[in-house]
Formats: sequence, structure tokens, C-alpha cells
Amino acid sequence: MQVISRIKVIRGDITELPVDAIVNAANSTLLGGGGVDGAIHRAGGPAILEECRKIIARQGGCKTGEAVITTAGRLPAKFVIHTVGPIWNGGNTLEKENLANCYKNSLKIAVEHRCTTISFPNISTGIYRFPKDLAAKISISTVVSFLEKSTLPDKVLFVCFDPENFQLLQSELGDIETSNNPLA
Ligand code: AR6
Repeated sequence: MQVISRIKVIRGDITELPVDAIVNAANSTLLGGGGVDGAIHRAGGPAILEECRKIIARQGGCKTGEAVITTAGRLPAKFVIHTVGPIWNGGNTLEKENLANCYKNSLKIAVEHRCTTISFPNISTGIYRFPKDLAAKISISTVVSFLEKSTLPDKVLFVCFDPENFQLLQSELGDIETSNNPLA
């Protein structure tokens, strides 16, 4: 089966969709924040922060590009995977590599927990100001490469909150589909 058919780009609120794992665009303190991080903690309730605090006690937070996993609390999911995206700083301080690592490490933890479905927000494209077009290319190509080597997760959803990200990701996915199909 084509890897592309395991990826879906949709518009919506990531806290509302039932999946095995919801990815959170967190910060290195893991103590919550604004944007999608705030929305996930609000909707999921205090159980998520409680587990984040245990992780902080154990390993002192989470580095850029890495990921940790907690309960999803009241969210319609089994887990929240918290990953820390890079803050955009012109592009010469490993932002691109770190963003790819967010997707790779989140998928790796999802596989370790036997997740069949996972949803991603557009990591770093809000408060962290990563250029949306570049983030779209990196996120789609990183997920495609991962899925080519792994049967899990079976489905990856990109849940776009804003119309610009939705369009950029859809067109990125469409380009890959076309380049894989010589008859298109
Ligand atoms: N569902 C899906 N996507 C959302 C939602 C939602 N409910 N809410 C916002 N987005 P941001 P960052 C989109 O700023 O850039 C936090 O304070 C939003 O439109 O949430 O990685 C953390 O604690 C954007 O496209 O995350 C960090 O300090 C995308 O999610 C910092 O922000 C990411 O925007 C992380 O910044």
C-alpha cells in the first residue's frame, strides 16, 4: 500500500479527534503554555500536567527535537506525546533538523506504545515563528520517510488549525503523490 494513503491533512481542533496519540507542540519546561499546548492541557485536564511534573522530576524537562509521552487525561486519546519544536531564528541554528526530529521522535514513541493512529499539529508554526511553507515540506517528508520503514502508525493525521497551513500541507502531499505516479 502506498505510504501517502496513510497520511491525511485535515482542518480542525486537535483536541476533538479520537486517535491513539495526540502530539503536543510543547516547550522545554513541559509546564504548559499558549497555543495548542494550552488547548491540550485545558481539554485534557490536570492529569497531563501531573505526569509532566513526574517527567520533569526524573529528567528535568525535554530538549528541542525530543519527545516524551503522558496520559491524555480527558482527551479522546490514549496518550499525549509532548515534543519541543525549535524557535525560528533565521534557519542557521539547526531549526530544520530539530523540526524533523520532533516528527521522528514522536513517531518513534508512538510505535513503542503500539499506537495505530496519531495526530500532529503544525509544530513550531505559531508562537515559535517557523516559516509555514518550509515547515510543511519538512513535516510531510519526514513522516513519509518514517512510514516507508514502519507499518505503525497505520494512520497519521495533520490537524491544521489555520487555513494557510492546511493548504500548504495539502499541496505538499499532492506533490509527492504526483511525483510517485508516472501517469499523473
Ligand atoms: N488544534 C490544532 N492546532 C492548533 C490548535 C488546536 N487546538 N491551537 C493552535 N494550533 P503554537 P509553537 C496551531 O503556537 O509554534 C506554546 O506556548 C497553531 O495555529 O501552539 O510550536 C508552547 O508552550 C499553529 O499552526 O506552537 C510553547 O511555548 C500550531 O498549532 C510554544 O507555544 C503551533 O502553534 C510553542 O510554539
